[in-house]
Amino acid sequence: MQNDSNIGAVAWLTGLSGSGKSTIARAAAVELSRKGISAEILDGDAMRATISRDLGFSKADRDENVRRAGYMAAMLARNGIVVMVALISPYRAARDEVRAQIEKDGIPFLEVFVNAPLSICESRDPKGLYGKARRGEIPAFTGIEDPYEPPFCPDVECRTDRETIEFSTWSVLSAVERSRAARFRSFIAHK
Ligand code: ADX
Repeated sequence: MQNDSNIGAVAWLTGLSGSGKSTIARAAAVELSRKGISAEILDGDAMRATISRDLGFSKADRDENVRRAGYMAAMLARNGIVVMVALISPYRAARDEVRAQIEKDGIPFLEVFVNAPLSICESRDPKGLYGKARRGEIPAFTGIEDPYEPPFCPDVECRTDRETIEFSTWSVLSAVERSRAARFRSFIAHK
């Protein structure tokens, strides 16, 4: 029996390393759980430590990582879970492919551009990786030697250099709520 608290959705957070994807994903998942809505996080670092351990950072491997996350996100969302995906997912075509796949299943999908200028992400450098990349110790680091293709028309944009984490989280959650409510209305209308 479908009710408005078990409508799944996928919020796909894309952006540079250090832009704030994981922070927003975690804060949003906590808030959803507090409201009694099941939420899960699919995070790049966690995926790469487990089901994407075999993948590197070539274009083909990054696209494969995105496909795997998309497959799992769809599976979870079909079962009423709101999935926060936090992956750099640098290539537009791979993100568009995942969106098409998930929307085909009737699952609300929101592309969230977690946007901060490279210089800011680099100054935050939470994992010390930009420093290493600049010293040539990490090849093909996104934003340094490897491309990042920003979304043309994201559903939500979080300017994390100008807004608080609370505001970014609120923007994502309100978009998620609107899309879940629309899905619920269409479910009722077609019953
Ligand atoms: S994605 O490109 O395939 O979407 P993903 O989000 O899973 O990337 O992983 C990014 C994380 O891997 C970064 O936050 C960083 O910790 C680590 N990493 C290691 N090497 C690289 C690299 N060359 N480019 C980007 N991130 C890297």
